[in-house]
Amino acid sequence: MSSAPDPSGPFSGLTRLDHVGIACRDLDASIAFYRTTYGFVVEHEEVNEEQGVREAMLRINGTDDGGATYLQLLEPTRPDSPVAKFLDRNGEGVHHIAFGTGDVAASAAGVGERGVRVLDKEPRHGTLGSSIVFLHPKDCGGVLTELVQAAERP
Ligand code: V0V
Ligand code: CO
Repeated sequence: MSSAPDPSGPFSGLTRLDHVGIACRDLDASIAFYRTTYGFVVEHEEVNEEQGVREAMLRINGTDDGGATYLQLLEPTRPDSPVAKFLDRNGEGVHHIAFGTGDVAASAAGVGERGVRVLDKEPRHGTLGSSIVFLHPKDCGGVLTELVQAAERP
C-alpha cells in the first residue's frame, strides 16, 4: 500500500552531485586554469540566453546511476543576469551546487513540501538538454541549489 510522503522524513529522490557551478569573468581563462592545473577538459559548451550565461561543462567522473559529475563554468552574457549580479557582489567563486534526480518535477515537489522555495514553477532548459529548477539560497543555508534531470540517452 502506498502512502503520502512524510514531509518531516528524509527525502531520497536525489541520486548524485550533478555539478558545481562556478562564476567567472572570463570563460576561456577559467577553462585554461582547470585544464592546465588539474587536467579537466571541456565536454560541452553552450550559451543559455534565458539564464544569461555562456557555460562550459567539465566532466569529473561518471556515477553509478549512469549520470556524471561536472564542474560548470559560468560567464555572464548580460549585466542584469544572476551570474553578473553575483560577480558584482562577491567576485569569482562558487555560485551554486546541483543535485541529480531521475524526475525533477517530483523532486522539486518533494523539496517544496519541506518548506523550501522552488524558484521555477516549471522545469527550465538546462545544459546538455537537461531540465532544471532552482531553490532559493535563503532556504538552503545560503547555498543556491539546483535540481537537474539529465536528458534521456538515445
Ligand atoms: C544571490 N544570493 C545568493 C546567490 N545569489 N546566495 C548564495 N548563492 C548565490 N548564488 C543572495 C544574495 O546575496 C541576497 O542576499 C539574496 O540572495 C537576494 O539576491 P539578489 O541577487 O539581490 O536577488 P534576486 O532575487 O534578484 O536573485 C537571487 C536569485 C537569482 C537566487 C533568486 O539569482 C536566481 O533566480 N537564480 C537562479 C538562476 C541562476 O542562477 N542561473 C544561472 C545559472 P541578501 O543580500 O538579501 O542577504 S544557469 C545554470 O546553472 C544552468 C543553465 C545549468 O545548470 O544548466
Ligand atoms: Co547549473
